[in-house]
Amino acid sequence: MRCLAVCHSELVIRTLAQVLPPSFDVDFLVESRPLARRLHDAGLAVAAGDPRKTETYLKADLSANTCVIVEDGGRKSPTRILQALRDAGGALVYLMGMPTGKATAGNGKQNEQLRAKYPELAFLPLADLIAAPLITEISRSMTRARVQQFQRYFNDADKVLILLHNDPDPDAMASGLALRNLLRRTKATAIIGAFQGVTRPENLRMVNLLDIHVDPITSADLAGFDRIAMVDVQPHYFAGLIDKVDLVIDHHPAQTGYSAVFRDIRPDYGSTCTILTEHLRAVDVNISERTATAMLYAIKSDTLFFNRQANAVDLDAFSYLYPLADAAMIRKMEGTELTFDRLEYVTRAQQTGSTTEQVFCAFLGRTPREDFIPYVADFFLQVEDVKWTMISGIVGDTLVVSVRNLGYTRNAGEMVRKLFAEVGSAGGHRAMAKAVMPLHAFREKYGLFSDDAINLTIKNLALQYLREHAASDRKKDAPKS
Ligand SMILES: [Mn+2]
Repeated sequence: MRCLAVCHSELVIRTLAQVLPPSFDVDFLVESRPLARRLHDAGLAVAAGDPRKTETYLKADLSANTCVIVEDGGRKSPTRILQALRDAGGALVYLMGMPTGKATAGNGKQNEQLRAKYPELAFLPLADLIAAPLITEISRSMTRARVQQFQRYFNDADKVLILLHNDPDPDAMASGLALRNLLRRTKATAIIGAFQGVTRPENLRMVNLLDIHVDPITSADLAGFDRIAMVDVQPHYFAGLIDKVDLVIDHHPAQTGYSAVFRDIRPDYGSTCTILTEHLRAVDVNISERTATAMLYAIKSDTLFFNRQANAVDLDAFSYLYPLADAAMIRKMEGTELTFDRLEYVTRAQQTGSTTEQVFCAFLGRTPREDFIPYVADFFLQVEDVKWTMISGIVGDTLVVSVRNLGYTRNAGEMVRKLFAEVGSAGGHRAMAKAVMPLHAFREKYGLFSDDAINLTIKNLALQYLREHAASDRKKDAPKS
């Protein structure tokens, strides 16, 4: 393809000469003769001529198939150049330079006029061309400075604890591996630990397949460590047990009430592993296949394969890790989540549950493990015509409610906070939420004894909330009189 670049600044010319592939066969046209000579001496195909004259382009053998890039310095209007190009039969014209749109008051208007006059003209704002790599580079060097600081701070410690939340999930475990890697430590000098170990079957499968060791920790053990780091969780989670920590890396909303020497909390990230991928990249640490596999699996699972709370940074981390990871191993870890004991709770939900106004509500009674409850909530969300699921069950002496929804307007997290925060802890995201309440507190508030009554109460609360919410939505949407 032939390309004619009508330029006036040497930086732009030399950059284009470097980035356009040989298949573009680029010729430069400049107005200044001294500049043309200089570039010619440097080995570029360059001609001097007046870019505002049609004959210049006829001489340059312009055709409708020639790709023309016009550099717009922003000071003079390029109208005469564009007119001359059009008269010479140029049809593939790109205007490269100042940004289009409202940001630059003077230019926005000029570009609108150009657009109206030359609808075939394409705009290549320089700012857009350089923005992404520039920002990535600057953020990476800022991340590097930050990571090097905490690497140094951890350097002289004999024993480091990397603490995970209870019943660690893939993101927590993979973040543990990643941080150990980042601190250049081994199992012997950095323990990945949790107060309560892994229980969910798919997480146990990850533990076994990748041979991950999560050590059981008690509060008495904490004093034996020189440094404590937390990943995928913040100290408030441990309810007063730890109020001072050396490093926190997390993607949950930032909490207060604790002190940390270093913290990197980014709630807009889909997983903690996404943050750690950036850390590892910033300081050029090698990522082993095992760690990359764990991290890739973590990003996939925390974002529900980019269905929830994922953004460009998660995709970027994913594509960086993908070639380093063992994809066959990930398929093996995913396997099927269906087990006979889960199926038993699905059946129980089917028997005790019912659907009203597209809300499926069921009570599982006493369950030996909490994960049955969210599992059943996810399961029934797949059923035709179900838009919300509310599954409750009793684990120990707490009542747990898992909420899922497909709705795009209502927020599950807000709903559980509104309904249950008074009685226990409640929170979550738009599509999934959970409430955990002491059973006696729930019973005191609602005066309930039978299982049926618990299920019915939760169902009525939910329906009432959703009806009220729908009503207020309508009010908001109604035209103002
Ligand atoms: Mn996470």
